Amino acid sequence: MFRKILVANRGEIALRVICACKELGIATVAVYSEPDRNSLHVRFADEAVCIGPARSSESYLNIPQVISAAEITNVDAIHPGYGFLSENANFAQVCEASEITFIGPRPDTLELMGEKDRARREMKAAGLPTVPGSDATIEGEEQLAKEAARIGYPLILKASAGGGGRGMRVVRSQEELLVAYQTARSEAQQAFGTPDVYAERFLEHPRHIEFQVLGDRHGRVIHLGERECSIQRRHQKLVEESPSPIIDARRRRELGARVVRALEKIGYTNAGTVEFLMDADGSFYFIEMNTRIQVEHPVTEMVTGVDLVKAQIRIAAGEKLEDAAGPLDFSGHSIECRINAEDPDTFAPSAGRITTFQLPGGTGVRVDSAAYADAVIPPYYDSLVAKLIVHGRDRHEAIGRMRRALEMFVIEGIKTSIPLHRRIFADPDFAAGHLDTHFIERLVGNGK
Ligand code: MV4
Repeated sequence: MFRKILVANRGEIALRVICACKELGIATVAVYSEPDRNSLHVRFADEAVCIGPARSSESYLNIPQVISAAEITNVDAIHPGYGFLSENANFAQVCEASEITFIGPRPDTLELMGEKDRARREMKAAGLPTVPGSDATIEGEEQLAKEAARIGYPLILKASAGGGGRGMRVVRSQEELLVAYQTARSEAQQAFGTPDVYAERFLEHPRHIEFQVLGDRHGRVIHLGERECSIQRRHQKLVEESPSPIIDARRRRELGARVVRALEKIGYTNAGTVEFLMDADGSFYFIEMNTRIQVEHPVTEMVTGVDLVKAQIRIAAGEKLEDAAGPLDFSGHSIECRINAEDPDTFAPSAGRITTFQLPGGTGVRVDSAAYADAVIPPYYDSLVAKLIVHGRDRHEAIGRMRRALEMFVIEGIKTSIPLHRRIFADPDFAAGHLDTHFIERLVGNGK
């Protein structure tokens, strides 16, 4: 097992990784940017190294700085958390070249899944259902016309280097096609440094359902059930739950088995998430794979009893799945609210000093947060201040717990999304499990 791990992240996920290390008896090194000097991940790590100024590109994304910090402190491994360097194949490669274990999938897997058209092709070949679409990037107007005719309208153009909703363009008719293609390419070039795009049939009211997986370094993969993530706004998830209210045991078994088989074929290692869209008719389609621990991992932990971050570390150290994850014990229902520092009406980020931070607690309530009273939320990073997670014997009990926990969560000094979350949990459609990716638009009115 590792002696010492560097945590290449900040905020709640850095703290979450430190918790896992402490439980495994592994020493920790925090890295931090100048405005993060007083953060809890710095306080609770055994050592801490300042790696640069506020700007992410000069600190948390600065590979030479992170590697230098790892070498100075003589760590065996780096946990990248989510975001920042977590899916960066080059970073994983540099870690390997420096004889530091990257806690995540192999560099070639990060590369594969980072090219969304290639991931789609390979997962289709490995037996997963995909949305009807182009099997490669679209090179030129002739190919564009041919693919569009085959796929039909509406279709969606997606940047190969995009993902998570970035670099997408819906096309509703042939008249819009050429301009949309040219715009999508130049936007992709701007945002990702490559113009490549591919096309898929556009599903109008899909549900977003994703499978959590773990793969060990001995060729075995397991799935840990699914999460429903349909409650989102501008591609930011607001509420996630496990299990999905729409999936029955048979569906889970069948789809889960296909996911496991596909990932064993490519030799997937460590934690990952396979994203599907579910169409109105109940069909499932693979859209992309995330090769990291995700923000919403706690709901899976609550219903399986597996500590996913500890499992990541143990897998990276070479342990077999049965030791790293132990037996799965699916039980009950879990829901997470992402509490953001933002204006609940305009959704503009709300940085500043937290004056009151009164946490809910009690049976079945978990809060993952690096915030505290008197902490300053800097404007430079993402606006997540806390994840409020509940567990109940069933969905109804979990919703009741979430309602009372939201009532008893008091954050003052900054604006937060707590009022929006209270509205979601008061909504009859939410209670009935009638979810799709347009839920929030309907709740708050269009255009927001
Ligand atoms: C789609 C889609 C409909 N059809 N692909 C968004 C996140 C990224 N992982 C993939 N996303 C989508 N892909 C096809 N073929 C709908 C979404 C989508 C979405 C699209 C536009 C506006 C809001 C959305 C919310 C969730 C998902």
